[in-house]
Amino acid sequence: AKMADQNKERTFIMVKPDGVQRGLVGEIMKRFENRGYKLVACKMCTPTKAHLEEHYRDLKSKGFFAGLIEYMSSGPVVAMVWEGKEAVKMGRMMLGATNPLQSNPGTIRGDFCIDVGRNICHGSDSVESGKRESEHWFKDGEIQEWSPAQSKWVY
Ligand code: RTP
Repeated sequence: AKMADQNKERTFIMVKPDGVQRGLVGEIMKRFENRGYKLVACKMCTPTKAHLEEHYRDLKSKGFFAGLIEYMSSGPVVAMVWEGKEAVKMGRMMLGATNPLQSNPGTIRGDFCIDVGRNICHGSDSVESGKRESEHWFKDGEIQEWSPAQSKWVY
């Protein structure tokens, strides 16, 4: 039971407007699939400022907050929930440091961007924020509980 629970940790990952506009949605999703994580929710939407202000509520006092909301509401994003062992910690590792100038090559940011204000993706920083963010972006029923079929539909 313990092992099964571990494998069910979830993280909220988002391709930001610049990531979508640069055609990096598939690249980012591919890395999570290849690593062994399971996609349990996915949608494209253009978030409202109010929705983003709630998502980033902990950053309200920061000088870059208004610019961040402007950037994040500028076009469609792809919101996702990925499930698997240590999904939160590994998701952050796969994204790389917040400031791309500090992100290691081999990470998503370290391979595809250079500007902290245009860092192409978001990942939850804790299991609790993963849960809060997933519930903020997805309604009940939009997150799928699923397992691969044993044989019938897959070669
Ligand atoms: P994220 O939530 O997007 O995964 O990023 P994070 O936790 O690594 O970083 P956080 O400090 O929560 O900042 C959220 C986003 O705000 C933008 N930012 N701009 N101009 C700046 O100095 C600055 N600092 C942060 C980034 O887009 C960052 O991802």
